Amino acid sequence: MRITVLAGGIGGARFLRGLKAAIGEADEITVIGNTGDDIHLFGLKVCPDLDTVMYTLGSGINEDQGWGRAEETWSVKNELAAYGVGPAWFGLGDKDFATHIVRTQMLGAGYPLSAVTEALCDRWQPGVRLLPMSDDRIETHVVIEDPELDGKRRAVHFQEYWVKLHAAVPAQAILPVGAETAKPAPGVLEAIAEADVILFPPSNPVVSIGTILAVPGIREAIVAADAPVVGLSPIIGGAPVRGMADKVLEAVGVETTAAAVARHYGPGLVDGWLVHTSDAGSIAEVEAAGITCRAVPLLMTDVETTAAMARQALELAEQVRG
Ligand code: FO1
Repeated sequence: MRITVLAGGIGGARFLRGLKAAIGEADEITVIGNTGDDIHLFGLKVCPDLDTVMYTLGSGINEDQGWGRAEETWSVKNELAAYGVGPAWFGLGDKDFATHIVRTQMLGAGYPLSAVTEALCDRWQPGVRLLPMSDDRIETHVVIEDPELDGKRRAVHFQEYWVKLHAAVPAQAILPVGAETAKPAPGVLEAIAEADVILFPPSNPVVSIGTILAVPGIREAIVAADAPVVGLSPIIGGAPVRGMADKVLEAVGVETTAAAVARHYGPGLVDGWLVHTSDAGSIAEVEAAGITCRAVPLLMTDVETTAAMARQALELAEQVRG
């Protein structure tokens, strides 16, 4: 079976670890990773979501944080700070720096991001084919009313909004800058067209999956695909399982409920939707919107529990297969 998964960072990576444990040897996973969170710092290109997937599946992730490398040290960051060079709010560790140096060097030599990602994965052996959504530069920016500028509107990079401001300032708009002229990376449209199943993990529906869908051609390819599309709710009991998805959902006018996120994707895009057992009351609302819905445990507490979620998603895909 060929499974194609659209993934953001921590939620997507943890789901993929469970999915890998749930499938058989003959099954293949292709991951289309969000690159809207990418940021250029210290002359280096940092791809947080691609790296989170690569490190998590390659057993190199800092498990407590969910991002960055295990057993990390911080000499370079501290030395930069001693020169007064920031940003101090973004944590790049020494081991992680090496990844960004290799990536930037290869990009500078003319390799596209997809080829660079493949080269980095040669080391990490994530056990999936990891594709960036696009080789073109796309950066999510968030329009805020800046309290430091008397409420004047200003667009900040997604990482500044997320990490520095902790999404505590209301987001007025989310802009995937560059997406409108970007092209899907090589292999992306084929992975969608040739998939037997397409999954949306419990990743952020706006700044992770929403950004991937903003690349012209990707949404259309999913809508046109023969494969059933099943999503897992990142919202449980009216709150994000982790992260601050509620803040960005508000910016796009979507309520923070499992059913509202399903309706946001819509029946043209997803065929099946899994909500957490405690949200079983929302099944009728999701099904009324034309999406087949089941309630199952959706907390990714460990790999086995996550594998069970993945099995439920694959089972639902079989049920909705046209
Ligand atoms: N998240 C944080 O909360 N603080 C950080 O300092 C931070 C640094 C960082 C560096 C590399 C990387 O790959 C990820 C990093 N993240 C950090 C996670 C990242 O900001 C977000 O969680 C994702 O972009 C959202 O998917």
